[in-house]
Amino acid sequence: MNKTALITGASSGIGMATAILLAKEGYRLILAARREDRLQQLAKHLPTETMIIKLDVRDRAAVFGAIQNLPSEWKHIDVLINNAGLASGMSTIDKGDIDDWEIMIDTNIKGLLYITRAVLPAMVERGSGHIVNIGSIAAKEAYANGNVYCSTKAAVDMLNKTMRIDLLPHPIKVTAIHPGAVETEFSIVRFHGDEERAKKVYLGFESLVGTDVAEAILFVINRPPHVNINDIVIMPTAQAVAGVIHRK
Ligand code: NDP
Ligand code: 8X3
Repeated sequence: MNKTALITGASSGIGMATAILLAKEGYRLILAARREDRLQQLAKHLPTETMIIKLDVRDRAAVFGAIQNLPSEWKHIDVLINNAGLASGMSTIDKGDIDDWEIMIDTNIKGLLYITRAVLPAMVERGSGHIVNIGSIAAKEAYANGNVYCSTKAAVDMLNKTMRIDLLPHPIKVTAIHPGAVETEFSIVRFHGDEERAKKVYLGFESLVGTDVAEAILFVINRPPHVNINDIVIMPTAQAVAGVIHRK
């Protein structure tokens, strides 16, 4: 049977691009996100078997319930792509909105942990599997007003390293992909729906698009069994580090 990948945050951006690319490569797909209508629309056009899960990764009981209740033909997950995530707000630490902080921590750290913990026992039992964690350049570098978002992604970076140690004996592969600026709905979400402000983030240079990151994901999950890619930082050519972008 073809391999099965579970992609969180498949309703938009990097997750959606990854679903499209992996479907073309023959992966069976479990697609998770809160916007179920988007997932249904996407699944209609994918040339592969798909299963949709309407899921808020912050909801611990829902995450464990969803994985436990997968039909038997979907229980064998070969690849988990921990992509669901967001930035919410962009302020100095003294002015930050605590609700924004909690949304980011609950989604980017706790949500990633819940789904990983729910999926892993079956991988451990089988002695195979691959976890791909989507971090960010914000995991590697601090930037102004990035405080809590950068911290959540630094946590993903450290979890990626630590879970790789824990899962070594089984052996389960663990990889992080850390992108720079990718034009998705990310900035619209970060600026709470302000599309004009979001557009400005990507003006005057060629940002990455979701497919660029999806191609990196496909590369890492298609390595032979003895090869694990620990970490990839993927940037627009016009971006050197977080916040340093050459705009025309
Ligand atoms: P998008 O906003 O386009 O996509 C984010 C996805 O995450 C959506 O499918 C959304 O689905 C899902 N999501 C958000 N919150 C939840 C939740 N509570 N439960 C389930 N799904 C959720 O942004 P990107 O594609 O850019 O972001 C994908 C990942 O890439 C994120 O982890 C982000 O931090 C990271 N990243 C993005 C970069 C960029 O510049 N765009 C750069 C580096 C990293 P729904 O709303 O339907 O639930
Ligand atoms: C998103 C990229 O640089 O806006 O993770 O934090 S950045």
